[in-house]
Amino acid sequence: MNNFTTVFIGLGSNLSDPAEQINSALNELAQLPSSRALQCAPWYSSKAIGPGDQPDYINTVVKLETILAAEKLLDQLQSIEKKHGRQRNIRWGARTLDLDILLFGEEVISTNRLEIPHPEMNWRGFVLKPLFDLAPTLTLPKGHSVKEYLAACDTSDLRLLKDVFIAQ
Ligand code: A4P
Ligand code: MG
Repeated sequence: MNNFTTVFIGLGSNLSDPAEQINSALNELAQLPSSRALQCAPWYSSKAIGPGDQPDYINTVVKLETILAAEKLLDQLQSIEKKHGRQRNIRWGARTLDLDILLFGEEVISTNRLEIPHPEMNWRGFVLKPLFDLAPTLTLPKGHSVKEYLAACDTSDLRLLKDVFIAQ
């Protein structure tokens, strides 16, 4: 059905049992209205990028299809984050659950609430590696492929945790 947009969502957690946070977020993403979750990338752990001494993160990426507009999807993701007790205090501080819209079809969006493609994704191994695992031939709206960005990125601290797939 071609009114669906293919979306990639980055998941990250480094507080309050990150594996459980990611697992339950996957179930919640699978229940999003007007959407279908298709696939989850393998999970990786990595050192936190951000201030202070933080626990390691678990990160993964989910591919879904939605007929929601981008800001409606953001509303849904923020309400999932809220259910997970997400506090917004310090930029890049530790968090129970972070859900970022990495890509929304081929759209380039810049509003008060949304920057898509996600502005940090091109240099983050913990985003690029699981995204590449799901979509190895993907090209970003501004021209370069995920493969090229990944090749230029330091992934030495990524550790593969597990392979999980949501039923199609
Ligand atoms: N926003 C703008 N664009 C988007 C988008 N594409 N997707 C706005 C989602 N939200 C987007 O986000 C602040 C505001 O960004 C939102 O209200 C939304 O309107 P936030 O989640 O409250 O704040 P934040 O996450 O602290 O800031 P930011 O800049 O989004 O941080 P990032 O880029 O999400 O980075 N290290 C490891 N190893 N793994 C990680 O996952 N994550 C972060 C957070 C830092 N270090 C990390 C990891
Ligand atoms: Mg965020």
